[in-house]
Amino acid sequence: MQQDRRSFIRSTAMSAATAIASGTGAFSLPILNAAETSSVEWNKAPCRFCGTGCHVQVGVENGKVVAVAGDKDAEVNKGLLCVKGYHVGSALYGKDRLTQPLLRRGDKYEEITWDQALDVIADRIEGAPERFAFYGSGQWTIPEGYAAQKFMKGGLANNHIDPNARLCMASAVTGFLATYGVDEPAGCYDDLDRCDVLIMWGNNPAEMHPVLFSRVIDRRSRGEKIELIDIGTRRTRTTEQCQHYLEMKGHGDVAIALGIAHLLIKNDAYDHQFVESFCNFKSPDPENPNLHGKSISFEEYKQSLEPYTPEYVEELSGVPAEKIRMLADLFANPDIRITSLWCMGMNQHTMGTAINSLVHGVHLLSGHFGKPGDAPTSLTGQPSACGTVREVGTLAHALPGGRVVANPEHRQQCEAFWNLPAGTINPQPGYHTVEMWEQFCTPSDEGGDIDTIWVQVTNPGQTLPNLRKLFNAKEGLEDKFLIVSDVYPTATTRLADLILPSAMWVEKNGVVGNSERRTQQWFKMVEPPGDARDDTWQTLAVARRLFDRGYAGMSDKDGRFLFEVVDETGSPVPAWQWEHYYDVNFDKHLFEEYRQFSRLKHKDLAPYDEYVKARGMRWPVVEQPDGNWEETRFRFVEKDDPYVKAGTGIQFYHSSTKDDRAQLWFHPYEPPAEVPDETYPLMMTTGRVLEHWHSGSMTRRIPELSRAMPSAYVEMNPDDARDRDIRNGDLVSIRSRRGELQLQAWLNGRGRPPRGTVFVPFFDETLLINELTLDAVDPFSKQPDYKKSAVEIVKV
Ligand SMILES: Nc1nc2c(c(=O)[nH]1)N[C@H]1C(S)=C(S)[C@@H](COP(=O)(O)OP(=O)(O)OC[C@H]3O[C@@H](n4cnc5c(=O)[nH]c(N)nc54)[C@H](O)[C@@H]3O)O[C@H]1N2
Ligand SMILES: Nc1nc2c(c(=O)[nH]1)N[C@H]1C(S)=C(S)[C@@H](COP(=O)(O)OP(=O)(O)OC[C@H]3O[C@@H](n4cnc5c(=O)[nH]c(N)nc54)[C@H](O)[C@@H]3O)O[C@H]1N2
Ligand code: SF4
Ligand SMILES: [Mo]
Repeated sequence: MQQDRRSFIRSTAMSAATAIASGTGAFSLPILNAAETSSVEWNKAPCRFCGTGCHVQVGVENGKVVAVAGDKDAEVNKGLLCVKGYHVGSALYGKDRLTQPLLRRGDKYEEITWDQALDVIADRIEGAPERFAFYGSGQWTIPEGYAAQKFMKGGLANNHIDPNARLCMASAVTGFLATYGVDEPAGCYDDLDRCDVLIMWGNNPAEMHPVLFSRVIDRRSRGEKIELIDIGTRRTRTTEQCQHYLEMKGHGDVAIALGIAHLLIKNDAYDHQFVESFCNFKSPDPENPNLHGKSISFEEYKQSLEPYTPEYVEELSGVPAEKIRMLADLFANPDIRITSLWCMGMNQHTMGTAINSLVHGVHLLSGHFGKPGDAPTSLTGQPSACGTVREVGTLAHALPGGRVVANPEHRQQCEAFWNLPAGTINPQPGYHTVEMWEQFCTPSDEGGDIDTIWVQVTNPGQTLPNLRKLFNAKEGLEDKFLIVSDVYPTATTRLADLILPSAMWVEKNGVVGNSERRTQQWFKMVEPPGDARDDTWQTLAVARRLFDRGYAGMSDKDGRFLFEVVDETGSPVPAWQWEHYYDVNFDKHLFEEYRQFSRLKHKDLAPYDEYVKARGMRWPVVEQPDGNWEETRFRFVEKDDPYVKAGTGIQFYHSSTKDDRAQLWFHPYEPPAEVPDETYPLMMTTGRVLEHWHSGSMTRRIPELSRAMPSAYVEMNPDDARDRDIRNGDLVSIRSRRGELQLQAWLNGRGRPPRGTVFVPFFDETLLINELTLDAVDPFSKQPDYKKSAVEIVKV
């Protein structure tokens, strides 16, 4: 993969050109003409890739996906797609799809049957059920995640299930819970159509949520006035479209939010009525650190903010004091609508919960909340981070529908829905992601008490932080066993003991939930290759194997199989036999069962068949007297949210203080977990590029995308490069306390890091930047900070 300097410059120039040609990153292509499409059958599906949740029309001919078009009927994207969306069909057709279960024997893999594979897994589980863990994904469909959740927490009474979304959305979740007492955003994408000011708190939607960003840019091309403000640690393609760019140091966001609050109070420009009617004040409780902190008075809140003058904030964040005043003036203006967006900059942060709460707080304090266009909106990255992780609760501490394992009442409700004997569900939260992998990579005789992990729809061997510690250390540990369900060979399958070939996207049925609480459904359209099978089926078949062996947990309290499905005549369907799996719509069965949970915390979902008709609906979806199912755009707001009491205007009905109020937080500024020093003088941030999806396992197999962005690089500031005698395209060595990697330098490239910082994307399997990243986590969300690792770079 390594290129010479000349071809590097040529290819990066080309990818920059591709990027510019695509403007905001979203575009619409003409659909094939009628003659070309006559034998093509079209059907709807959400795009496989990002949390924007665009709908595509998938064209199938002779059992193969042959075309993809934007779906004009979809409210999210109105026919537009980004470059990944247009090529999503090709993700199925890489030449090296996994098609057969493979078992490691020494250095080799042996092809085995599914029947054998199920026995291998059942043996591992039966040997030590409490040492087994499931590592899942925000790319699991809702039924996939729900099946895994029930299998673990119901069947095995084991809470060691956690998803890659721990690396992604965990701080957003704790921020929502700490503020509103319930997870998931109040606003939705309609806010982007209505806001006067859009603030991006360290995210790059031009590349990561391109269709959503184009929705905003389109407003401007229609002549609407909208002010775009980019707060970030490096110039990106988003910056190019913004009127203001506030360049900050890592963790500068915390200081900025505190600075805005300071000025709103100091200038008496906050929204008295909103605060008095709907807010309480909170701060962390050092004596008893927990998510809900301690109550403080307005006076205490005010005093705590006292030090955060614009000048002090400038010192902490690097953003000029006058820009902090500009932001505070905007929030002080009740006549404009302000939407905040954020994603990984605020979540991958050792103060992730704090900064999420502080940004909600700025909106609450200023009353920029609850009117269309006035919203603090956290974006999700994966297609079902909301649907499968947050709503289904596939986290080590959670249960479906916003319930938690630590609460006896919640466990009872769940046991009732699952018809389990009372007391089945384990009250102790399981290991979160970083802990799970640490336990797995620690030899058993040194206390590492996870010995088998089953990975589905995620690629931890590339995407976990500090890979040498959290993944590579598995190598040579003979008693540890890694099971990986994937569609391609990856950095994770490299260390797998058992590899299971999976069906992907439209090779199976699916339901997912996007950033704006929108649940979307699709049907299987083509057959998976070879012996590849649905992830849900895999979980179901292992559950059945255990049931057949008499494993008590896989029966409900009446002795019936935990995943029993009956046909119209009431007889059980042997769906665990692959040839019968599609005799019923198993997805629909799981979804309807799961739907009961959604009503426990006002996250109501409609029946499955409603989603078949729609291009997604935003929950809570509530049945109307006329039998129609109506979605909700703005939560906690009277008239729109069916659960808000008439006459209240706004009601935070899941308030953690049980008084219908949101919590407005103060958190003191703290520096990042690792800061540059003499040995490692540069701050490295990592992230993504438009063309690739995460580990690149899919997009690097799509020729158009891989040509446009062939390999990883390190973006440097030209002054830092000059100091080190480094020119564009030179091979350099980048070193942190945890690892070393050689890659090519890119100066004045697509992104421009300020002096003292560098950026490396993580899509390239041949250049694993996560061998260098830090694994420090936020104390509440347990989400790691991939955005701040101290490094040094030298020319090779
Ligand atoms: N093309 C493409 N799109 C994707 C994905 C993909 O792989 N490829 N993945 C999806 C997923 S799962 C996710 S999570 C999203 C991620 O979407 P984003 O969060 O938009 O993208 P990243 O590249 O992870 O993060 C880049 C941002 O982190 C900010 N940052 C760095 N340090 C700090 C800090 O201390 N504070 C703050 N506030 N900001 C900081 C930088 O300013 C930069 O803009 O993208 C989704 N969309
Ligand atoms: N340095 C750095 N690292 C990061 C981040 C960062 O910003 N910087 N961001 C983090 C974040 S936010 C995220 S979300 C994670 C993402 O990290 P991962 O989830 O690990 O990355 P993906 O490449 O999306 O992995 C999905 C895997 O599922 C496979 N796959 C696709 N479809 C199917 C299917 O239907 N079934 C099965 N079984 N497999 C399938 C793909 O081939 C791929 O191997 O990365 C995290 N890691
Ligand atoms: S913006 Fe996201 S959901 Fe939409 S087409 Fe692009 S990758 Fe797919
Ligand atoms: Mo993510």
